[in-house]
Amino acid sequence: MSKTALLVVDVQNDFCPGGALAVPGADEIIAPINELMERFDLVIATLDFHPPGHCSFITSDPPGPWPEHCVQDTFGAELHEDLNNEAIDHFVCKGTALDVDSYSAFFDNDHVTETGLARHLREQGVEHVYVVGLALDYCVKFTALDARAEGFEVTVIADATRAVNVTPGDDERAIEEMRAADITIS
Ligand code: VGL
Ligand code: ZN
Repeated sequence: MSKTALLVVDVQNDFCPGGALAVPGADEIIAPINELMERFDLVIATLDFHPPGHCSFITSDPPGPWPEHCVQDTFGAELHEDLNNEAIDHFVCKGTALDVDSYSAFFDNDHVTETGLARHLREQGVEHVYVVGLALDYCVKFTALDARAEGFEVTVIADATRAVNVTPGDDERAIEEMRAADITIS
């Protein structure tokens, strides 16, 4: 019997209201995600988990695109306290290398280094992956695209995501890009 997995992407303090890289409405998805968690065989949470001085930070040289966020072993990198931690079976940390960022929970952005998530899902007998969390137009999108490219059936539950929308409409474009890659948006 194939199993279903819920991938909960980066529901961390720095992406929530008051955080360093707050995603508008991020706190609104926590209760829905907690409800969803009950319905899956496997719940996997990802953490954006950067070393100090990470290349994606605007303070690094050359400057990256983002304010300092999700620095390892800081409050900002912790999962939001309202998320039901006990329902999580497995954790994946990403963006842990100093010199390359990682929007996807499967690969670094250079598409070379793997996190081991694809292997873990296969070992668990997962064929269909459901993706929720933050941010729709970055880590959710790249995680969903890589999951599909790895051969999994992929559904993104849009109500349980929120977008950064650095440029207005990034959310809509992300959804179109995922649909074009044979990902179901529900
Ligand atoms: C993310 C920007 C930088 C995300 C992570 O989780 O979507 N976005 N690091
Ligand atoms: Zn990051």
